Amino acid sequence: MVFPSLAEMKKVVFVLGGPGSGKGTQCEKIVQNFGYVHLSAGDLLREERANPNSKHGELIEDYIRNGKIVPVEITCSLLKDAMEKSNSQHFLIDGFPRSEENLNGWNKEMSNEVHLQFVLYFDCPQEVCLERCLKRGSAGSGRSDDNVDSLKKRFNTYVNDTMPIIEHYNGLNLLRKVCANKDADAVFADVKSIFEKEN
Ligand code: UP5
Ligand code: MG
Repeated sequence: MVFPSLAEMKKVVFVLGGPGSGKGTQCEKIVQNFGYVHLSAGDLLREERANPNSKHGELIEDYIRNGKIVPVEITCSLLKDAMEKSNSQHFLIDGFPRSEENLNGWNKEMSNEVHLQFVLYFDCPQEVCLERCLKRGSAGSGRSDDNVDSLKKRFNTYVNDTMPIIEHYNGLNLLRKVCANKDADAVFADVKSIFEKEN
């Protein structure tokens, strides 16, 4: 098997942070300024759930509503397909990997073809995240998980399963932490300086 050289590899930035910390909002700004392609694992799962031909629709709905993490085989194959369909070499992968199972599944499938540049981490207090998601829900987001019950479960999963992944990348010196408890443009000013330094 011939592996691609580092220069030939696709470059990936993982974007992590709690529910409502602003991952999607900031990714849009990064796309506009730095030309990455944004792949939100949650959006890909919601699209798959809406596909009547998918055999995973019901499972995905159950996992999302209960804030549980969908098995990595499903998420990783959606991400891989989206990367293959794109001509880009630079991807923001938003909301993944969220657990050790996600990380191991990704590494097994992708680590020979993809270079992880760094992990962007949005640090935001839970009460701020909660307020943002509830506000989005009451403004008609249509998301079946923007309600207090689901949000409690999403935060639990985040603390128990995702924080250890964030710590893992911190230990590898790959974590770039941003305070997300400011208005979106102020957050982006910090994000921008990270991307300018890294690229
Ligand atoms: N907003 C954003 N930034 C703001 C700011 N600075 N000041 C004030 N308001 C701000 O923002 C959330 C809301 O806040 C918006 O209304 C925005 O305008 C406002 P957003 O940018 O959407 O935040 P984000 O972090 O993307 O929040 P999201 O709810 O998407 O995060 P989650 O991580 O909870 O959701 P995701 O879609 O990634 O996952 C949903 C579910 O899918 C998971 O719970 C899980 O069940 C499943 N999933 C998996 O199983 N595996 C995966 O790999 C991914 C998802
Ligand atoms: Mg999002």
